[in-house]
Amino acid sequence: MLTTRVPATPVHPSTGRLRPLGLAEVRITGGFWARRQQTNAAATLPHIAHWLEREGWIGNYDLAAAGRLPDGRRGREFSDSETYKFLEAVSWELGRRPDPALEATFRRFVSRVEAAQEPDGYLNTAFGRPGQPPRWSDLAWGHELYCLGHLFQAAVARERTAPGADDGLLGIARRAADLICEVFGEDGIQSVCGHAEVEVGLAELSRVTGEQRYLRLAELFIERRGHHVLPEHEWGRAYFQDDLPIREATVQRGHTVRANYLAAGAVDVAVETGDADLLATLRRVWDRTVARRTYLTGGQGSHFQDEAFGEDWELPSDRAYSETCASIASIMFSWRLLLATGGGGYADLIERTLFNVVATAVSHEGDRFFYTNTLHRRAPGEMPDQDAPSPRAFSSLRAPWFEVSCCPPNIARTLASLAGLVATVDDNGLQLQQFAGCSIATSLPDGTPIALDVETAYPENGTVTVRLRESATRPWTLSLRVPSWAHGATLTHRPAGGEAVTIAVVGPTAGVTAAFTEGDVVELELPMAAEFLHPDARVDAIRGCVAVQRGPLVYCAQLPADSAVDLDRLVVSTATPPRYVDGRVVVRAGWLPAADEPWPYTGTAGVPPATGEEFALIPYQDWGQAGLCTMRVWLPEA
Ligand code: FUB
Ligand code: ZN
Repeated sequence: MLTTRVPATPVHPSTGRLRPLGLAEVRITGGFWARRQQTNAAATLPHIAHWLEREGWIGNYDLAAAGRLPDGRRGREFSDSETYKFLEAVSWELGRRPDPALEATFRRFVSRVEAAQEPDGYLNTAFGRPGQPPRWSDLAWGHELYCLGHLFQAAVARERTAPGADDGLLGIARRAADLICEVFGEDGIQSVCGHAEVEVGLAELSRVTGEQRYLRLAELFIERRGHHVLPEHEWGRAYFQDDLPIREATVQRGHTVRANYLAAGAVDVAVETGDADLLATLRRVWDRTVARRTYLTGGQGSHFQDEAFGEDWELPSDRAYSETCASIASIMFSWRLLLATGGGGYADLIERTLFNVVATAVSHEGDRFFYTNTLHRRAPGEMPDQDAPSPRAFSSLRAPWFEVSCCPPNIARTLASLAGLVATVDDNGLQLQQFAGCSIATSLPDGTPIALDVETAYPENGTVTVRLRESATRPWTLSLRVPSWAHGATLTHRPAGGEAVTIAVVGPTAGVTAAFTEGDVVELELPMAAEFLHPDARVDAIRGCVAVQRGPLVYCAQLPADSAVDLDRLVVSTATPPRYVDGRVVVRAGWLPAADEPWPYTGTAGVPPATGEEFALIPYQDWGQAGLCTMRVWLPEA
């Protein structure tokens, strides 16, 4: 077990198998994620600030400070949380690189929030004033604690990237946390927030401040839920994960964002309290959820009405809700399990989700977003209003903002803090968990310094080159994750001035143990042939279909809205393997007849053989970039 110094990273457990590296230790320098981070900074953050302002969601704090609420309050009851996620994103961004203008924006936003805080620490623009519902009067739907959870995470991000800064955000968070410790502590209100999130915020705030009361409250919230402490609801208590105690859970259920934030907070509590049973339960829950309730993209949630997980194997492509926030929350859950346990497929799911949901949900330009991430878009829908918030799942095009806009700032905070997911260390060495062009400088727990650069064109190709920049005082192990999709990976060690040794890799990691010297190179070669994937027969909705994946990228078929042919007529042959050509994957295709059978259940239509015709698939993350379209990931097999 490790004891750690504080890295500037969203999660910093006091104990665990692996220590995460912070933004000062890992700098993403080039390639896919560097481009995404630049766009996040240059386009997404200003875009979010603009919409928070124009929708009045930050203005709500000004109204509160001026005593003018509730009249004129705008946005949903949880709109405060978007300001906090934005502040978190900006904190991580400022931790990546100083920017005086962004710093000034950050401080202005914080002052406006601070002005709205009540003397006793209460902070929420939707509750508690004359004419508003009383504080804590609607725990099931009010989101007061949910909003505070995001406030706490923002304050943690700021404190970790700018320790002791005088902007006041940490003080705001502490006053609010102290208040809820009184109100919801052992002798307080015996209930929980309908939307989990405060638990992760409290756990991390406890880690930053050393305040054990915050961790204890997180624990109380985790333990209370599941005992029917929230009112009955037409979608069932599972919606709030209040159907059964977390220790009895076998799989994720109910609202996907809530379920994953809760699970992430529960890992934090399990780790900090040394609760091995709870941790083991959460691992089992993760395993079954990934095996039975997760889309190929890593997305989760197949119900629109309640934004929820379906039953086991209920994964319809065209009803994939797969909310962007759910995937980010799932990354939070996976990352915590990885740090706690050291392995188990968590980093693989993070990679899948990052490349196929997070990277898909934001446009290449950084100013348009998907809220839901369907795997099959049958109708192109309409061009989203460019000057007003959009509904959630109505178009094949990304929208600038939503009436419920939880996803855009969630993407922003994830991309700004992405370096925190790249690498970990333990007593033996350093583990590369995600592949990105980056520069790493850190030390092992015994002080052994490590400095290296990673070069890669991932995910275009699977070569990952690590150049050691520091000679070691003792042997240590450099481990690289080998994704489960990579068959036949090899690892080569080229000692500076020595003879190269190449080994075939077996298992989920590849490692070299050596007293590395400056100039040593370690190269991982991940074969990236495009492959057909067949679903488990129990995923009824896609039985008889195949999908294509190359490296970490899922591919899809897309046709423009004005296409003369209907995408639902496309069938593919798996007799010929898919070919990768200049960023696209070509498959052999055929087409179902254009004319309808009078009744589709007679089984007489048959599936035509695929012709020699070739059809080019594009990376799923790029769909909907080029205009209104139809799209599908799972393709009927000829
Ligand atoms: O309730 C707050 C957020 O709004 C949820 O996490 C999303 O699913 C959306 O409903
Ligand atoms: Zn969302």
